[in-house]
Amino acid sequence: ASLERLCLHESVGTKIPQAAFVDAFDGLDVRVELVGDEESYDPTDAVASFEPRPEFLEAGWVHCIRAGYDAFDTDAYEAAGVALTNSSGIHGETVGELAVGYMLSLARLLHVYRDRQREREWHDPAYERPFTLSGERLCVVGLGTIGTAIAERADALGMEVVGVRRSEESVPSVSRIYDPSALEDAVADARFVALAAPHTPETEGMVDAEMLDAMRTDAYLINVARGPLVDEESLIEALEEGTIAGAALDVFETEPLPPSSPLWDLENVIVTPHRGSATNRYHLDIAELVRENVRRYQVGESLLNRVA
Ligand code: NDP
Ligand code: 7N6
Repeated sequence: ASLERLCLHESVGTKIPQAAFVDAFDGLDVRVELVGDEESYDPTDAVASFEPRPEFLEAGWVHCIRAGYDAFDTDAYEAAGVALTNSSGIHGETVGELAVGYMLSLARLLHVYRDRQREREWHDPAYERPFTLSGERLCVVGLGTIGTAIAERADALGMEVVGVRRSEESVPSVSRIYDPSALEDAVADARFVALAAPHTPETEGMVDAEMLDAMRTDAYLINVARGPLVDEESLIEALEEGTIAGAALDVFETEPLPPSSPLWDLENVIVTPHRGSATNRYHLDIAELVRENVRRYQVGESLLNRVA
């Protein structure tokens, strides 16, 4: 059946202004409606949502406005024969720039100066602490849209980039690719390790005490992927004991990060509130992708980013 309606589930409001998102579909040849949890669906409906809902399985097609669709039960979509698509492909610039911002700050101590600025302190750090990114090695774990974008930007800053992924396919700017089974070798010489892989049974807890031990003591962990990739307790221990030098984290085991987390208080940790993709045009980037898939759906072409 062809689509008659595109439903924008109210949970999109978690990350983007609902009204602007509706407006971004101006001129689409199907009806666009903002819907709440009381809505019911049929196969002539498409739904774009931040969160999953069981009733979406009655629709014709469901779009997750995130790249990481780990909250959606892909088996249930396959069993119901309902297409599920995600938003991979649009986060290279946004999350790529965030990762570079983290690295520049960690290397040149911007976060430290900002902390001291609050005290009106003209801070004089230890001479040994600041360094340039140029010449340093970065290991990117996960080389898709985001991982590749981080690698390209790091390469442009003169860094040496290696990476980890399951397939052997080469990636521009990445000098060597390791299999996930060789993760500890891949990170051993790196000054920065950046996580950009999806949350799957295979990646869950991949950064554990052993992996942190394999990292250099002057190395920094960056996580822009998903909290559960990291065993947070082991990370806190490594940071407190100085097994690694610091971290920049956009994602956490529990979000929002609870006020009781020791991560808030560590000077060598940058905490950002899961806003890696947050810019003033995120709704436009998502709408462009959804519009293209509406077109494809109506003419019977295969959907972009189909994950179930
Ligand atoms: P992509 O699907 O484009 O890339 C994922 C990459 O991970 C692929 O290169 C894949 O390569 C690799 N991968 C998969 N399994 C493993 C593994 N076990 N070990 C190492 N690499 C692996 O996704 P995106 O780049 O768009 O996004 C990546 C993740 O980032 C998302 O799943 C999401 O969770 C998170 N994200 C976070 C955001 C934020 O706001 N902080 C914003 C957007 C996304 P291969 O198949 O060869 O292994
Ligand atoms: C913003 C979500 C993703 O997976 O978690 C991120 O894309 C960002 C809607």
